[in-house]
Amino acid sequence: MAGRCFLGLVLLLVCVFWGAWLSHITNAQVDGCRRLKFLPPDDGQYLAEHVFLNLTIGIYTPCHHRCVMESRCVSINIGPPVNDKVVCELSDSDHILHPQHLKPRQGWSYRGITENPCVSNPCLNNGTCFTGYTSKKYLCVCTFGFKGENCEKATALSCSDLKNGDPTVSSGNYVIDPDGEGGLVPFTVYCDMTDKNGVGVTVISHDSESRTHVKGCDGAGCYSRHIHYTGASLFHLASLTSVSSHCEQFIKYECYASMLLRTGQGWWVSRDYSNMTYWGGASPGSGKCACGMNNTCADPKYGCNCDANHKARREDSGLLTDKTKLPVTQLFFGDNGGRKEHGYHTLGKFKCYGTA
Ligand SMILES: [Ca+2]
Ligand SMILES: [Ca+2]
Repeated sequence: MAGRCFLGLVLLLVCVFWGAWLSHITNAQVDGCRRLKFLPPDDGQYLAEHVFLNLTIGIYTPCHHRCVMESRCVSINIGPPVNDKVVCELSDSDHILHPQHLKPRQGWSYRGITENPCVSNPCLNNGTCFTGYTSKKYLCVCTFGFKGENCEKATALSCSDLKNGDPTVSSGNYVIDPDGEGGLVPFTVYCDMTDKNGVGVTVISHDSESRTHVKGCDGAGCYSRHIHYTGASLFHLASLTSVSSHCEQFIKYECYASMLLRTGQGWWVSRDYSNMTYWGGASPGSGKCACGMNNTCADPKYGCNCDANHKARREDSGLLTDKTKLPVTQLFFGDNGGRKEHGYHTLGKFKCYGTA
């Protein structure tokens, strides 16, 4: 093995010396000894459509050595000799993966390799497979956010963790694993990489984001709505909050003659199923809405605009930020049974950012 590696190194140096070495990004990621066994030449055949490098070499230079040095290469086409030179074409696929591309071509010969483990797609999560490396005879180069021999493990705890690892990463869906290896299975989230000054915001959607009418019942908590989060259990979301420095969720109630918190008409339920009797923009435990924190409510006797119970359109809204209680799992409202009484609730996506 050491001898073959040494031979590879010599060939590499020779190549560099000749100026024929064309670097490719994968060569930077894939190093170490590569071993390929080639089938005998298949004369009069040519593999079309997969050539990524076309070289002209001396007739005594083995084309398959060039293939070994290019990590993507798994087969070659050798052209007819012209003035002591031949064309050596390197391909990143072969006759097993694409038998339909193997075609007759006079004067050419095709050589594939005896064994190509990459045919079975061992690299998960869109990892790229390279044949001929390691004792497994293949090597996976994982896409961003994955690691492991077969790219089976998520590397990131959260979107902020991903962004810390690579500040250039763009917004999109990523797999995160907030409690690390083992425990809860990794899950897919949307990462907003521009919001909050680009810290990397993990965004979790749910089934109750649209503005929803509340109408037709009287009595504390007579209206209820369960919130179901997309692609994540409450255990997943709890572990996300513990690796994040901040979490938040926007909450709003628009009302017409419908009280919100007054006399215990309405509340939200935390992830540990406690009834929470304060609203977005107010301090936990205050029993108030945002307007109650700076005494700007519609009726100064009450801590929420809606609690004035006026025959007028009012609203109370703001961010909930207690990450030990988020996300919201249920909403309850009352006082919407009278002829004109009603309201609308709006609950934002659950967002966490920063690293704890
Ligand atoms: Ca885990
Ligand atoms: Ca009322």
